[in-house]
Amino acid sequence: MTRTALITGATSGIGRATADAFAALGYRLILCGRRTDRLTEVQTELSQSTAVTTLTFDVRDQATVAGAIASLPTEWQQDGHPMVDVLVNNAGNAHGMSPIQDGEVADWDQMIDGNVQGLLYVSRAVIPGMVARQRGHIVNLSSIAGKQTYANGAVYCASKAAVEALSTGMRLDLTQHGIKVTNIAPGAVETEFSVVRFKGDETRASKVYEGFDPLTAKDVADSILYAVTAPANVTIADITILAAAQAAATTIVRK
Ligand code: 8X3
Repeated sequence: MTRTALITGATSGIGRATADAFAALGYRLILCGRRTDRLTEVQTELSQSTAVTTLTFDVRDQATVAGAIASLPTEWQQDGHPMVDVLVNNAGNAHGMSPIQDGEVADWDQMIDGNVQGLLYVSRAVIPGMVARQRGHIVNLSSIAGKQTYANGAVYCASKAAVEALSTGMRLDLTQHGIKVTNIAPGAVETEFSVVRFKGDETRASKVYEGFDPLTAKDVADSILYAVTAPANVTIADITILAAAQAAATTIVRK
């Protein structure tokens, strides 16, 4: 039976690598992102191996999220619900890094609205269909930052701690409906993450990954695949994945 995965933040980084991994497994893909041109590029590429549709929205805008998911073509819906076997809540970012007393409120809003509210808005639009079908799998992208708070990162860490709590809460509510929930907590992954966090300062961003081999987006996608392809009687509840040189959120052995 063909399965369908909906991936947010699918045009780059972990989201893109996850799209590649699911395409290789023969999943149909609903790719979501903010940039239609980049979504179309990924769609063109992956359409060679599987059926792909795209939805353009910013996860922070609840009405747009709900409207876009409700607008899926009929072959991607069942009984008025989006037909999604696997939801990968990947969209999210860090914005700024500074002591709490200097934090930019606009940065805080971006992180709380995107990483927490956005994840909720997408989940709210997708989960009722999973409940109706009594099966599904939700993969939430948290972070080592959700388990270990570090200096100058209070709000980002808080947003990821919220994701951890939501993964646990979703599992409590949804296990009885045959829905698995996996929380993925990566450490340092070399993607656009740090460039966004440091607002385009590529030099500062590259220093984050200096002197060691960070995780790649594919490494994280592989861990998502591991959870999703586990046997029916197994839930992989939580995966913390670190670069071999990383011992904790702020402890990295650099050469
Ligand atoms: C990204 C990992 O350690 O930069 O979530 O917070 S970290």
